Amino acid sequence: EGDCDDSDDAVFPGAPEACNDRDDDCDGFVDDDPSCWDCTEQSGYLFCASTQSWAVSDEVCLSLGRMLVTLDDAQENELIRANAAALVGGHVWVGLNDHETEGEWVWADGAALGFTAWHSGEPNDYGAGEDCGELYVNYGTWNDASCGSGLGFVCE
Ligand code: MMA
Ligand code: CA
Repeated sequence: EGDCDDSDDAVFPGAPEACNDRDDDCDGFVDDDPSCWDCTEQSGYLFCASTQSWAVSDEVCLSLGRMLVTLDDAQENELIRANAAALVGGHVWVGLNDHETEGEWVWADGAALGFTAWHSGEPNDYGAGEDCGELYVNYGTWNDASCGSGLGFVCE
């Protein structure tokens, strides 16, 4: 009664969310606990080492009440780069995407880019199939990549 799965005693509002591909706490989100995605909180951001597509990364950040990070300036870019290098250990998805209009890059909430840090020669839409942006944790520059690639990600 009053929960989202009467057939399972472990599923009810307020239940602990286990990492089991189910909505244990009945809040409409599956596995919405940072631990399910190997996320570490640092400086107010979540650095998540679980490798996922851009779309899943975007959904996970939203399910945690956050969004894929927007890089507003060189200082924030460097903070995210350094922490991602230490906590994720590889390139990470950030909010960059041109899903709506090819070549028109925006952040996860649709906001236009202000500050930019594209790697030399990027974005190049390599193979006409790169609509999502990654942050190179070694250089601190951005590359457009194939959205289905599995990368760690950063939520803010
Ligand atoms: C890869 C891929 C692209 C990137 C180029 C740069 C071959 O494709 O990461 O997104 O633009 O490398 O050489
Ligand atoms: Ca590219």
